[in-house]
Amino acid sequence: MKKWWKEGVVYQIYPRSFQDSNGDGIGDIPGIISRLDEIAGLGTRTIWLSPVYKSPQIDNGYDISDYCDIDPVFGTLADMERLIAEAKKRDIGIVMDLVINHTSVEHPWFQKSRRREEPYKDYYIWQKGRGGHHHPPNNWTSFFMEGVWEFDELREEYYLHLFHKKQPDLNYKNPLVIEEVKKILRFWLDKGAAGFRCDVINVLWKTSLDDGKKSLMLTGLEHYKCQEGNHAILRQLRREVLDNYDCFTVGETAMVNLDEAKLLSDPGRQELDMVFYFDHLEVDRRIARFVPKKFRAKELLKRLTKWQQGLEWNAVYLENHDQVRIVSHYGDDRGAGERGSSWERSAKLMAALLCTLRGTPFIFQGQEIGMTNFDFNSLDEVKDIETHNLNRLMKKIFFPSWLRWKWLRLSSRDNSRTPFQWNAGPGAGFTTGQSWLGINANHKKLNYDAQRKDPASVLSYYKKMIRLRESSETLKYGSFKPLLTAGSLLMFSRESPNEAYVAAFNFSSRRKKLNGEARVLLRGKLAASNIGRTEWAAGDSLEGWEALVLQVRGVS
Ligand code: TEU
Ligand code: CA
Repeated sequence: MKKWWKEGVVYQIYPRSFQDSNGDGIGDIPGIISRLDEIAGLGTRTIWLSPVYKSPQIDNGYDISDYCDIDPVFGTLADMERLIAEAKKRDIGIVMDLVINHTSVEHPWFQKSRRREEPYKDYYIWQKGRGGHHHPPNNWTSFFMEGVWEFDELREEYYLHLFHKKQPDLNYKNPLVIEEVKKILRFWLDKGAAGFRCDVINVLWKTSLDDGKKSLMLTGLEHYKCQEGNHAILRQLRREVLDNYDCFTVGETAMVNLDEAKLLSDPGRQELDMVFYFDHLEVDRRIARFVPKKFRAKELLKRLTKWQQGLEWNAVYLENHDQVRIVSHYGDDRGAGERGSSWERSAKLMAALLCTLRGTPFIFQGQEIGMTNFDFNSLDEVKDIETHNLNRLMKKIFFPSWLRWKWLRLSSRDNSRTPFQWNAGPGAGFTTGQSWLGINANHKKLNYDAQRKDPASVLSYYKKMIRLRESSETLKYGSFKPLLTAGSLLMFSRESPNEAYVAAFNFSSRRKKLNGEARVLLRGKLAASNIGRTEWAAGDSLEGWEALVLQVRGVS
């Protein structure tokens, strides 16, 4: 079924790192407003704003102390209202980040809950320790590689936190908590929000607090991932609140498999509209995204196919604030900022991939100019709490420091969190002050200003691909069919009754000779080329990092 939120691309803003307006080194809402024309110019229809709510910022805003106010570091509620209005003028809707698995310890609910004040006493998951205070209630481990229980001296009980210890989990067995969430949803929808990206939305319901099966990643997961109670909450929020507004939801769903994702996003079940899964970004990683292994195009196509065909509608993304930069990951960032480099070609290849898959494309800030992983030299420059926790854990099991750093720099979430590179000047046009996180030295060559007027830039190519997708019903709604892989070559088609496109990608800096089958499939009219081809005369090879999109049926 057609929907407005299936039509256009969503642009994710990580406010801290987007545009600073007052020189304190931290991006803010007035900064975003000042860049709305650039955002609109890309072809953005919706902005997903990572959290700007009041927060002690222990996890960059994913630890909220007031859901209905804005953190002073980002601006005021009036600034937020202005952002919604100014975006609307440009036909852009704003999607808020809904972080409701946990709050900050500084949230008044938690402060009152610690003191057993009603009605907040059971807003969180409190438990007595085993053997008095001495042992936590169970053996679960957290997403940030710690235990999940923290002892509170005031209440003299432990509270559960699946993430950082300053992010206590809410107790969804308490109906009052769900009522609070409904109020938050209505508050933002009434202010004009276009929907919600729902943070770790599949772990809300803790069926039991029994010990979990021991696991290297997450002990206890089987007691809270995608439980029936979780589905019921989503249906309730949908029925009672979301359905009364013209909005959409995309759930971030940790550790989901396809069957679970289907249950969460099947349109008939009325839970979420789309989900973010991680499988396609872990082709070359073990233990989620932490340990490297070899990339294979074949494995990527296999995973893409599974999800593209398995779900009714996909949230298509290659980057976000928790992932590394795609050009440094599946691409090749050598020659960053330089014309004709592997960097330029592979960044454009990612644009072509993003816009030819079936689903709503999400672009993370900076992806559209091909920003790369950070260039930090040591852990001291990293701010991400997850990276530091992981480092501590690896140290405990005697990993040498060189190996720790090697793996951490491959996985650290700060890779994508460095400030947006607007220009070549000091502060990269992001700030006139001291930036909160290091700015990549490659901003001197790789920046927005260098690309904005250049028709051959990565930025211009993103715009082109976004327009191509928007102009084609087949690229938006057509079916997905895997065609073939051979070494670094990956091909699929998008088909509707009267029209078909074939997309071919060479995931290597080396020229790729096409076999007979590939040559037959690649007969058609050129629709997009990332290396400036003006026609495709059924050639016999693809250049390094080439992405070719052909219209193979329905050519008028
Ligand atoms: O992320 C949750 C999540 O499942 C992971 O991506 C997690 O950040 C980590 O990488 C697991 O290894 C969401 C937010 O996107 C993230 O920024 C927050 O830190 C987290 O929830 C807690 O709110
Ligand atoms: Ca600022």
